Amino acid sequence: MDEWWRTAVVYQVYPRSFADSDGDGVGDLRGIESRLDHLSDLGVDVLWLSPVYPSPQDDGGYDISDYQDIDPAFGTLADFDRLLAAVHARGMKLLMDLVVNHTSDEHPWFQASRSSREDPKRDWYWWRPPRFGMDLGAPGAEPTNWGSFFSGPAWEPDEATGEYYLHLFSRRQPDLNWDNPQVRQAVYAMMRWWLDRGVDGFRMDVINMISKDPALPDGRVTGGEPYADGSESFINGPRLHDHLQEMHREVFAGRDGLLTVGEMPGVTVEDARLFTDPARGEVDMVFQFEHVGLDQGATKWDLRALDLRALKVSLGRWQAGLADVGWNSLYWDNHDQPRIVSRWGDGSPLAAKTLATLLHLHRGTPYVFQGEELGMTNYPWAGIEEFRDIESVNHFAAAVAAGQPAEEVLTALRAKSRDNARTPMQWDASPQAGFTTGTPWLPVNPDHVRVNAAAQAGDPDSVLAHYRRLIELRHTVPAVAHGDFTMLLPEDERVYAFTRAHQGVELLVLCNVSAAAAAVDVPGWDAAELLLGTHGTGGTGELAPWESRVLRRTA
Ligand code: ISL
Repeated sequence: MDEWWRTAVVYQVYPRSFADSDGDGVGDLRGIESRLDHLSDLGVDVLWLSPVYPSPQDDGGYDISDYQDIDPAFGTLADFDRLLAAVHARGMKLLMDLVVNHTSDEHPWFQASRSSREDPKRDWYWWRPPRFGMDLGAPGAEPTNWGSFFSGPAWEPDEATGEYYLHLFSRRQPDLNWDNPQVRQAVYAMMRWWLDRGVDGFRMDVINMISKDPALPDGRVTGGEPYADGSESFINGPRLHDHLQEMHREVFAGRDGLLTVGEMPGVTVEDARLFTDPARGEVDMVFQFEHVGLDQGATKWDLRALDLRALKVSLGRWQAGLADVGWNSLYWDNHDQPRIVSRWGDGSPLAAKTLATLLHLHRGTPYVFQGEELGMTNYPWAGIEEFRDIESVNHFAAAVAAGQPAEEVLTALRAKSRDNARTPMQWDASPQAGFTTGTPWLPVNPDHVRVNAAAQAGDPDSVLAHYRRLIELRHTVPAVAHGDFTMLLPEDERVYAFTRAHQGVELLVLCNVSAAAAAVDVPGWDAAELLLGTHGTGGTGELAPWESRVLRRTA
């Protein structure tokens, strides 16, 4: 089997915020095409595009109204074909975002489905009458007590036909009914259409939520929350493996050189082994969420400091769990996460480099989110009116309505809002950071005068140069891609250390994830070669604040 992605690095572009070619303040496909040299210079193998399909943009394009076209804000299918050809001409591949747990409420499938209870597409979505004989819209009449991920109930009443439809995300993102075989065939046909056009695979949005327990039982009510957590009924649901295997047979079988990655909130390492076991024919790798949940309490808004030892336990378990069967994806940032250098670093270029070293020396396929390679930071949000993300805006309204002080809610949004990832890419020090000549749809981070691609391009000490070297190591040092992983110093609260071993070559990775100097004692490495280091210092001894080293020795 061609598992080329074992040595690959993926770069994620969030099209709204990457590069704007026409001055309307929104990024577009021609903008991306004009910046492809940045990706080739970095050395990445794959470009993953967040959704570019026609969409009312209720959830940043994750609400799709036509799966087989391009949103006019981003360009045309002809622009897409040009971009794809330009990506391929540089020897890179292109992944599309596949969002098929739900559609937009403006998708023709849903328009038909909601038109009458007898419509042939009625069963393509989850429609249910009000319960207990109550009136549509009456408090508690929802078919289950589930909350949506974006605040409020997961059911929306629809006056026209007197029933509710299910939406795990916004009310404008109705969930598709994957138990209906016509839904599955329509999705597979659409996927084949993109593959025939030349794309190289898919990142599959919340793909472990497509199978629901058809009994739709109530969820457990957790303290203080108005709606219950229904996830037991839709995370890794009863027919998920069947659906993924069917999709594999119907869409991917007989095609080579592809990559599939399933986004799977709530997935365990045991599940992930099954999903990514090549013999089962499901997906190549999954995005898991355990590590990005370590700095929260009951919800992402409940802020907690990261305990480095817990990060070691978590990532270490995933490394061990997928060592023989399956494969890991590795990520810090994406369009849903705050910026890693602000989150677990101190915002400095040094912290950005060391956090990058830590992640990129693990075994798995690393994903770099636009701007991460520059050390882009969280935005200094002044007030709620600056946020655009539906999750943030809805959470603020709901939390304040429930009596939480606005300033406290803002503190959580500043730390965790998805908009932190979505501010414009910082190309240069000019007023709109080279992103647009117009007014950007989200403000540019004022730190772009320091943190930008142009300033770093020729600087061998830059965060960008460090990422380039990390990517090169993965391509040229087989132990980085293939080596066995062993965690060291599990109790150390500041130093994250591990080895990788492959065919007589051993690597030692030492990362000081703290602002204080830290002593390390790992015997036998003093004569080892320094492959990459933030300070140019070799050996083990003392690490400066935020210092990291990668050492190599041969048995
Ligand atoms: O962002 C989150 C953390 O609060 C998650 O709940 C997130 O919504 C979840 O990881 C699923 O994400 C994906 O599907 C969503 C979309 O909003 C996200 O942007 C996408 O990555 C619905 O399509």
